[in-house]
Amino acid sequence: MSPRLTDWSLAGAALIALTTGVISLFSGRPEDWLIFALHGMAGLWLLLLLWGKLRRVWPRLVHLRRWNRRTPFGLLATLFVVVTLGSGIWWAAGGDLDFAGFNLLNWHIVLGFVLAAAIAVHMLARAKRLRKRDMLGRRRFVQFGALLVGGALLWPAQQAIEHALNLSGAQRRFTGSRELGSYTGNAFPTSSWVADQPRPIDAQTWRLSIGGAVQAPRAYTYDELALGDELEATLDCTGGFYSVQRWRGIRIGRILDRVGLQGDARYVSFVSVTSYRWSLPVDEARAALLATHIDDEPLSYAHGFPLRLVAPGHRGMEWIKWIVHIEVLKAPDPGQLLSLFTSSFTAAGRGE
Ligand SMILES: Nc1nc2c(c(=O)[nH]1)N[C@H]1C(S)=C(S)[C@@H](COP(=O)(O)O)O[C@H]1N2
Ligand SMILES: [Mo]
Repeated sequence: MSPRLTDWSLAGAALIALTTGVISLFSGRPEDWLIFALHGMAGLWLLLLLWGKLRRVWPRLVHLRRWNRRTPFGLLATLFVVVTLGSGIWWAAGGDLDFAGFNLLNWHIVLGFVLAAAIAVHMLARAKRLRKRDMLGRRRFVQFGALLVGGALLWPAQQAIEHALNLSGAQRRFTGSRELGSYTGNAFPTSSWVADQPRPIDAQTWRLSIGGAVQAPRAYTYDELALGDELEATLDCTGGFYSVQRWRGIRIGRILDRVGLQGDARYVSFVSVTSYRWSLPVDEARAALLATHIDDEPLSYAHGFPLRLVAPGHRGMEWIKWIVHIEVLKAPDPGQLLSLFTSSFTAAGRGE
């Protein structure tokens, strides 16, 4: 392939990897498996393209005399790509490692964002326009097609090999997560987004308030909520584990019926005492659960006592813990993304 087509294809594959990677952080519905498959394929395309590019620039790398100012950067970038791809592939195959308190998947995510930013800067500074002659021609076409099909086929092949060799990667969920502590009540792992660590909440004085686009705002005590609705659901953390539990509490639809929605209500936002918040479309919120218990035990502090959201099909990140307020909204809430980054710095989030 022409150098320019290779470079633009590299950028394209990186863009697909970035987009699907970001979506995969929020989605956990089995119907969305294609997002995860595309992410894997984009990684393999990158690998094949990189191979082609390295073969081309190899002579310029190995002969010190041919180095110029940019060569060290090029080498560093290559190393970055290899480590990012390697961490993803290694994780998918079932490997893990703990480095500076973060696991392999955490590192893959961080490296992915850094790499995407680096590629964007590089393209802005140095990208050369793609010309007709970079794309036309039967040979080019065949090579490009072979690359696309090859990368796409390598992905299921990798899965098949994992199954055949019985690698631990074969046991993971379609999201890449490993099973941990299912049906063990409060004993399953707990994790917090960044560092949310509020003070323990006293259930006697705690209240859940509901406001926004409702007919009659009101507040509930703990005893009014600990009802017998049950929901078996999978908490799938973007940190790489999942756990299935039988959650108990109250269906959110019941609460919404009690306060009555205004006609133009669209989203339901769940707000933690730490100020971390997330919202669901009304229909999905209705089917979700506000959990007070796992099996017959009240939630432990770390799992969100007294009240946490259980939202099947959404990543664990969205299952707000230590809820104190529900706000019914008429429009989406883009600010919730920011709360991901600020909640751990609020006084309540730090436990003051
Ligand atoms: N308020 C609040 N809710 C939160 C978090 C947090 O940091 N603060 N972490 C989220 C993340 S990233 C996950 S995976 C789940 C973890 O739930 P668990 O600790 O019960 O396993 O809670 C979610 N809810
Ligand atoms: Mo998480």
